Amino acid sequence: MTGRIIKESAGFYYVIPSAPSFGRDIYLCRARGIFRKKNQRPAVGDVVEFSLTGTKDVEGSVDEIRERKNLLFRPPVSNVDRVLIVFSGSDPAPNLLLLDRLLVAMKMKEIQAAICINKADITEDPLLSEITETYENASYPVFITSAKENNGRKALLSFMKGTLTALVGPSGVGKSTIMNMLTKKDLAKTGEVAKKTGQGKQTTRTSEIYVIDDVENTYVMDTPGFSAFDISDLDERELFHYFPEMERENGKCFFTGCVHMEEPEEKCAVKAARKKGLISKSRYQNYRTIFSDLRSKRSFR
Ligand SMILES: Nc1nc2c(ncn2[C@@H]2O[C@H](COP(=O)(O)OP(=O)(O)O)[C@@H](O)[C@H]2O)c(=O)[nH]1
Ligand SMILES: [Mg+2]
Ligand SMILES: [Zn+2]
Repeated sequence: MTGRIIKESAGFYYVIPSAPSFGRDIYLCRARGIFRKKNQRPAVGDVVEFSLTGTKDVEGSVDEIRERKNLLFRPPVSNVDRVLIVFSGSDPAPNLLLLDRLLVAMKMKEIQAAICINKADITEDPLLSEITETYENASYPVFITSAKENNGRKALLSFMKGTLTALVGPSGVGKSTIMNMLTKKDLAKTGEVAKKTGQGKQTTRTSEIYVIDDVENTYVMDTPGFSAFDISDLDERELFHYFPEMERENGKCFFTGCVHMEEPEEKCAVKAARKKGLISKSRYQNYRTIFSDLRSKRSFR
């Protein structure tokens, strides 16, 4: 049978069958010994062939792993189709430099990203419309949610439909609350729950995929805390290709190889577009910051 690993715990793999299977949702499986010999290890997210062995404490074995589309995070998760980058409009205030770095990282991995600004209920509107305008102009879908008030589920699901989507973002922005809203279950520990038990902030430690029951083939996962993505391999001269609204100006500058930094304004199409408001101030400023970071890192190599 074909299935998908949605959880791993102590060497057991929880596999859900791709086709409906006698009303059974999950099979508890072990990996075949052959994987260890090949120095392979099944990961959460893997699409696998599995068979029923029917021994006492385990129901099946994972026999084969289908080719992975990608492998992300630690502990690793495979076959992530989309990433929803979550920030809150306030408490904590959004860090747009971090957001822009994450967007570059997602483009490097060729993963489709969308932005979710949560806590709309406690956020002033000028900020919400400004962020929406900036990032829609950069060709990213933007969703405004208030997970606490159960607002925004439908729009998010239209983006996530038929995919495995990972939630990424700093802690405290409402990822666990969004997970609960999406799955309609009370599965993820939220900051508030942790406060009540007096144990301080709980963070998700294992990777687990959840099925969204009312939308076909749709899966979601929370990522452990905030997962930074390394972009330091990127040559800063290539960076503008990872800003879609700057990439639009590609080839229009006077100098070939223009990096849109210290080149004179009248000879740089990106700077001209910036001046016309086609590229937002904060995006261009963050481009400059990331450019300089990448350049100084590279000079140490
Ligand atoms: N006002 C408001 N608070 C929220 C919203 N979503 C989550 N919170 C609160 O923000 C805190 C952190 O939420 P949590 O889901 O644990 O964030 P995570 O660390 O990203 O998983 C909790 O106290 C939540 O109740 C929202 O839409 N509006
Ligand atoms: Mg959380
Ligand atoms: Zn230029």
